[in-house]
Amino acid sequence: MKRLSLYLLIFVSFMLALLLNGFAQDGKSKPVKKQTVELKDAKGNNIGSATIKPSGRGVEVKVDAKNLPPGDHALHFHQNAKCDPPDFKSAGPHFNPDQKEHGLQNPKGHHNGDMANFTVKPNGTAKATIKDPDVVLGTGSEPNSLFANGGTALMIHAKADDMKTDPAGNAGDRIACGLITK
Ligand SMILES: [Cu+2]
Ligand SMILES: [Zn+2]
Repeated sequence: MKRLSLYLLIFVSFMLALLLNGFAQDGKSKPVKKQTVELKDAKGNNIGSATIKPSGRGVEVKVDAKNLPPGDHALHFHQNAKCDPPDFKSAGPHFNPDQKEHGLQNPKGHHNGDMANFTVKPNGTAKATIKDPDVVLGTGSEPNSLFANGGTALMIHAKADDMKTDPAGNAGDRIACGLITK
């Protein structure tokens, strides 16, 4: 009888361990369905946000920002989840797991993190939805996941991207940055 309870105890513990392990795995491998990114300027002020969601085989980025210089601006995903003001150089180059050159119109391009420009209105606000078919939110284990290697950064530049000049499209200074981490 004692032996039977011992076996039962071992069996129950084993099943419990399996179950808990299953939960842990599940939590780790669930793909992210929505990511909100807080955008900060070179002075550290919040200038709005961007919401990233899956779209087709990639993502769409909804930018809702204020206090930006009017006109066209480049928007990219950069390699590191670091936004140290004022120059945001810590974010590194464009997110480029496929190892190509810069520019949506470059025959040797483009980086996974390259995207279309967006426009800021004369009053300094911008609302835009921009797609990037070459990155995913995913779980972080995919090479082109925005969470890969500890995450990435969403960057706004002072000027428009010319879509062809390697490595960064002559887009000028980095003026706002947001961290993309799990
Ligand atoms: Cu950039
Ligand atoms: Zn690029």
